[in-house]
Amino acid sequence: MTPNRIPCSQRQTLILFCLCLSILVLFVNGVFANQAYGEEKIVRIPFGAFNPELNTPVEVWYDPPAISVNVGDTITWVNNDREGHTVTSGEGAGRFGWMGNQQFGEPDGFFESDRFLPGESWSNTFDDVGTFSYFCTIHPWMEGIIKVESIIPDYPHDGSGKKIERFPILQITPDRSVEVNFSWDPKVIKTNEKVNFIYRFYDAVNDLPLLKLEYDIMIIHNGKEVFRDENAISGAGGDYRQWVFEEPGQVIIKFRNIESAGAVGNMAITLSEDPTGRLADFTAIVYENPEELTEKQIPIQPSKTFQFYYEIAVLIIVIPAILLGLILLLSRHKPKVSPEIKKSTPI
Ligand SMILES: [Cu+2]
Repeated sequence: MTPNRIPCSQRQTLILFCLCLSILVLFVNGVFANQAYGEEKIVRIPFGAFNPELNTPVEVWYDPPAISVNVGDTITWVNNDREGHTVTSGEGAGRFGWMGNQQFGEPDGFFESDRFLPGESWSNTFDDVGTFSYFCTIHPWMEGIIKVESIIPDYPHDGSGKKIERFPILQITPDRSVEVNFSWDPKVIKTNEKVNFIYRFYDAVNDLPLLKLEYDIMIIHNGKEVFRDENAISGAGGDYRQWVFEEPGQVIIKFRNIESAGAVGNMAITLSEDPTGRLADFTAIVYENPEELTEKQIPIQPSKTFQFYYEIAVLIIVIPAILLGLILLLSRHKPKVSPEIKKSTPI
C-alpha cells in the first residue's frame, strides 16, 4: 500500500518539472522567433533612435537591425521616434564616426526614402539578391543591414534552374557507348550541408552496369575547380562522392575518360580505344542555407536583447519552477511525517 505513495509524489514532481521545462523551452523559442530575421517584413525605428549617446534607451536604431528577405519582398520602415529619419542605402558614419569627426556617412544610391516623420512609414521592394547596408542621413549613427535572397525551391533542378522531373538524370556520352545516371541527395543543395553525388555507368547498348570503371571526376563551383580525382576506380557500376559547399552558386560535375573492362554478364563488351568521347556534365545550384543566417548577423548597435531576455527567463521561470518543485516535494513528504508527530504529541 504505502510503497506506492512515494513513486506517485515523485511522478507528480516530475510532471511539474517537465511542465516548467516545456514552458521555459516555449519562452526561449519565443525569444528566438522574435530574433529570427527571415520572416520579418517590418522594421521599426524605436523611440530614442535620434539620440546617439551611449546611455540611449534604445537597444537598436532600426529594429531589427539586420533583416533577411526573399527577392520580391517589401520592407516597411515605421518611424516610432519623435524625429524624422531616412532609410538611405550606403555606409553610415557609426556612433563614434559621428561624435568624433561629425561624419555623415556615404549613400550608394540603391535606395533613398528621404525624410519621413514620426508616425509615418516608408516601403521599398527588393528585386535583387544582395546585402545592402543603410543608414539615416540625418542621424548617421543609425545603421541597418538587409539581406535579399533568392527563394529556395523544394525540388531538384539543374544549374539553369530547370526542374528535374526524375532522378537519376540520364545522359549518354557523345560516343554513344556509356549511359551515365546521376543524382544527388539531399535534392536541394545548401551551403555547409553535406551532399552526396551518386552516379552509375551503364553500357548504353545493352543497358547493363559497367564493371571495373576508371574515370576522372571534377567538381566546378562558380567557375572554379574545387575537386578533382583522376583515374578514379570503382568496381560495382558506379560510386558516390560527398561534398560540402561553403558558398552559394552554380556547380558543374564533370566526368571524363570513362573506361571499363566490360559490362555485367557481357564481359566481351569493348569500348573504343579513345576515351575522350566518353564524358558527361551535370549542373546544379547551391543555395545559401537559411538556417545559418542568424549566425551571420552583423550587430549594428550593441544589442543585449537576447541575453537580457534569457536572464529574465531564468529569473521568472527557472527559479520559481525549482522553488515550486521543492515546495511540492516537501508537501508530499509531510503526510509521512504527520503520523509520527501525532504519536508524540500529548493531548
Ligand atoms: Cu534619423
